[in-house]
This record gives sequence, C-alpha cells and structure tokens, in this order.
Amino acid sequence: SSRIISAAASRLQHSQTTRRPVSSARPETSSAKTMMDIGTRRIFTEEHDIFRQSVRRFYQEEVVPYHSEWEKAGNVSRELWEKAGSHGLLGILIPEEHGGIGGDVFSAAITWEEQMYANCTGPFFALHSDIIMPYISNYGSKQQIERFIPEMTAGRCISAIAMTEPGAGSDLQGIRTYAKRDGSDWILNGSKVFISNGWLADLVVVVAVTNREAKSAAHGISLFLVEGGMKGFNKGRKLEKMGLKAQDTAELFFEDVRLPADALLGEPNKGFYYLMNELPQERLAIGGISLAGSEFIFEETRNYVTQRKAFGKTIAHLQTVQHKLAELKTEICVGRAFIDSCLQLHAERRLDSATASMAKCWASDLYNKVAYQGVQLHGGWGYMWEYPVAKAYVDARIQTIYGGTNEIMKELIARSIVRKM
Ligand SMILES: Cc1cc2nc3c(=O)[nH]c(=O)nc-3n(C[C@H](O)[C@H](O)[C@H](O)COP(=O)(O)OP(=O)(O)OC[C@H]3O[C@@H](n4cnc5c(N)ncnc54)[C@H](O)[C@@H]3O)c2cc1C
Ligand SMILES: *[C@@H]1O[C@H](CO)[C@@H](O)[C@H](O)[C@H]1NC(C)=O
Ligand SMILES: *[C@@H]1O[C@H](CO)[C@@H](O)[C@H](O)[C@H]1NC(C)=O
Ligand SMILES: CC(=O)N[C@H]1CO[C@H](CO)[C@@H](O)[C@@H]1O
Repeated sequence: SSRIISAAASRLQHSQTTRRPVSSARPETSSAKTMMDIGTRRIFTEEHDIFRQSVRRFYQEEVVPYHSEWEKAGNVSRELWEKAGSHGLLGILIPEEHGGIGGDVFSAAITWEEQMYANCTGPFFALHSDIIMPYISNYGSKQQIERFIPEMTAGRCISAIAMTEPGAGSDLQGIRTYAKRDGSDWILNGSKVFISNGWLADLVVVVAVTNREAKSAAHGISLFLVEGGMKGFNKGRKLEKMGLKAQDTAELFFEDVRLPADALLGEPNKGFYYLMNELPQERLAIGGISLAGSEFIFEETRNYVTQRKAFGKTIAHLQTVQHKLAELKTEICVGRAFIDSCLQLHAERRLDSATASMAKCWASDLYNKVAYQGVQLHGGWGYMWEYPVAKAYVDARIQTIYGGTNEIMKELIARSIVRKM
C-alpha cells in the first residue's frame, strides 16, 4: 500500500508542477512586499504589468505635479483628458469596432488602482470610460456610436451622467426632469445636481421622465444625449465639496432644451432598465477604487510609523500600533481577495448585481476605516492637507454615498437573500 500512496503522491506532485511552476507564481497582496507592487496577484499577466508601469508613469508625470493647482481651481485641465486619451487610458472596455480600446476588465482595474496609488482624485476617468461609455456602446445607434465613442476614447469629448436631482437621489423614480415630445423632437426641462465631470462635460447622459402616465415611474424614464452648447442647457456652479477638490462636480439646468430625435439613447421609456443593467460595473469600479485607496493609505501609514519617533523609538515599535496595522492589513487583504474575485467574475460576465453591491459596500466602508485609522496613526500631521492621508480621509467619505448609498446596497443584497425564502 505504501507503493500505491507514493505513486499517487508522485502523480499529484507531477500534475501540480506541470500546471504551474512554483517559481513563476505571482505573490498575492498579503505576501507581497508592498500592496502596490507591480508583478503581483494571479488575476494579472506580465502584459498587465507592462500596462500598469505605463499607467503609473502617466500619473507621476502628467497628474501628480499639477494636482494641487487643480485642487485650487476645482477642475483638472482639458489637456489632461486628451493626454489620457492619447495614452490609451480611456474607453478600455469598449470594443475596438465601436472606437474604444477593446481591453479587458483587468486593464480597466489597473487604471482605477493606479489613480488611487497616485492619490489624485481629480479626473474622473472611470466614470467616463467604465460607466458612461458603455451606455452609448451598448444602447446607442450606429450614428451615436460613430459620433461619440472615438471622441470619448481620445479624451476630446468629456462625459457626465445626470441622474440625481435636488429632490431625488436614492429614489431615482422620483425625478422630475421631463422631456416632452414635440413632433419628432423632444423638449427637455429640469435640473440636476452633484454631477461629476459636470463642469467640463461636452456630453451628458440625462435621465428624464418621458411618460408620466406609465404604470410605474420606472416604465416612463428615458436617457438623452445632451451636448454642451445646446440652447437652454446651462451649467451652474462647481459645487464646494468636503473632498474630491479637483473634481468638477456641478449643477446642470435644462430650460426648454430642444433635442432632435437622435438625442434619445436606445428606446423611449427603457431608461430605468438600461440603468439597472449597467450599475454592477459602476459598483465594481467604486469597490475597486476604494480597495486601492485603502492599500495606498495603508502603505503611507506604514511608511510614516516606521519613521516617526516618540519616546526614543519609532512608533512602529509600539505593539498597539503593530496590532492596528496587522488588523488593517488583514482586512485589506480579505477585501482584495473578494474584489479580485469580482473582477474575475466580471471578466466572465458572471458578476451579478448583489455581488457587485457587496464589493461596493464592503470596500467603501473599509476605505473609510483605513483612512480614519491612518489619520490617527499620523497624529497631527495626518490632519494636514499636505499629507495624502488627510485627502484620503475626505475622499473616502463619498464612496459610501455615490453610486447608490451603502444603505441602498444593503437593500439590493437583501433582496437576493430573501427572494429564496
Ligand atoms: C461628490 C458627488 C458626486 C456625485 N456624482 C454623481 C453623478 O455623477 N451623477 C449623478 O446622477 N449623481 C451623482 N451623485 C449623487 C449621488 O449618487 C447621490 O447623492 C446618492 O445617490 C444619494 O442620494 P441623495 O443625496 O438624494 O440622498 P437621499 O436619497 O436623500 O438619502 C439620504 C439618506 O437616506 C438613506 N436612504 C434613502 N433611501 C433609503 C432606503 N430605501 N433604505 C435605507 N436608507 C435609505 C440614504 O442611504 C442616505 O443615508 C454624486 C454625489 C456626490 C456628493
Ligand atoms: C478648468 O476648466 C476650464 C475650462 O472650463 C479651463 O479654462 C481651466 O484652465 C481649467 N483649470 C485648470 C487649472 O486647468
Ligand atoms: C419648461 O418649464 C418652463 C418654466 O419652468 C415652462 O414655461 C415650460 O412650459 C416648460 N416646458 C415644457 C415643454 O414643459
Ligand atoms: C505619495 C504620493 O504619491 N504623494 C502625492 C499625493 O499627491 C500630491 C498631489 O496632490 C503629490 O504632491 C504627492 O507627491
């Protein structure tokens, strides 16, 4: 019997070595030297590493040196968008035949992560590329795709999506913005608030009621492509926010804006259905952004405590500090495993709404926790704007609110639990 066991063991060993030689295994975040190391995580390949290197360089050269100036101005430059376009950082998930890059979700995730690792939250490329462009690519007509997608990929057409109104956020069915048919045209009336990229936007996907008599509000909502410069479309002020200082979050006003028939995206009264279809990718992006933000702040904090001295030693010598770092690292690595699993599922088109909601909810809560503890471990310096941890503290705060609040995420998760009862 020992012969049988050893034969089985050798077969097992053989199959393991042929499957994946141990020497080429990519370390996971938990055993990597730092959480931002290139060449880690089994979801990526060497091609992804090369791409990550170029994205990292882009952020260091084109974004970091100018970000403080943009924070003061309340918006990034248009030039930056065009540079991002020429580096192939926009529209990664959009098929090449539609004018996008035709990349995979792992490459898109690299751009989310590298932006957070550079601690620069001004340009909301992820919203443009991975949230808005899919609406046009998936539901747009041939003409709409040809007209907008290549310009968006090039960064010459900056986009926003306008759902939220002063009186309706979580309850999207409560919106009042109304588009009335007039012959083959539409006349759009209403206002939107908290619109990311809103100030710079050349193109806004506007969510409006088109049938007030629908059997439920969800059946009477449509999406419109509204362009900057259209008569009656006015941008209000850039809103003064707690964080995301370089992000141009704005108010938008529509006063009898005459829209041609081809401004309608997809079919009339299907808007709510389109929104529901596309939200998992938005939630995965926020989850991925939040988790990468947590990793960056963890590393900033680790660096700080190993340099900062108190009572004759670095504060990293204190066991309470070590335990806090151990706790945060464990939670981040647990979160990383889940986010990477969601990326993998999404690559296989198997990420469902409840799972994406878990990613968004968990990772954004974690980001807030890591930022809170990071500030605490930095002491008074953590309260100073010049330290990335101070920026992260306020930038993390929005992640639990936009893209559907975490309370709404729990509603969606819960629905998938009790449906089976
Ligand atoms: C910086 C920033 C950027 C944004 N970018 C955009 C954008 O680009 N486009 C866009 O359309 N919108 C955007 N938003 C809007 C954002 O998505 C909304 O603020 C968010 O969905 C919450 O809506 P609300 O502000 O109306 O809050 P409310 O819906 O009024 O919620 C208030 C509180 O009530 C809770 N609540 C509401 N309903 C329920 C429920 N059923 N169960 C339990 N709790 C509930 C909420 O969770 C929250 O805690 C942005 C907001 C900010 C601040
Ligand atoms: C902000 O955007 C405007 C265009 O709307 C532009 O003129 C300005 O240069 C931008 N600010 C900075 C600091 O780039
Ligand atoms: C749009 O609103 C204005 C004033 O708020 C109103 O006079 C006008 O009739 C509205 N247009 C439509 C098409 O409802
Ligand atoms: C560590 C790090 O990348 N810090 C950068 C954070 O962003 C600011 C610009 O807002 C840079 O000046 C820092 O170098």
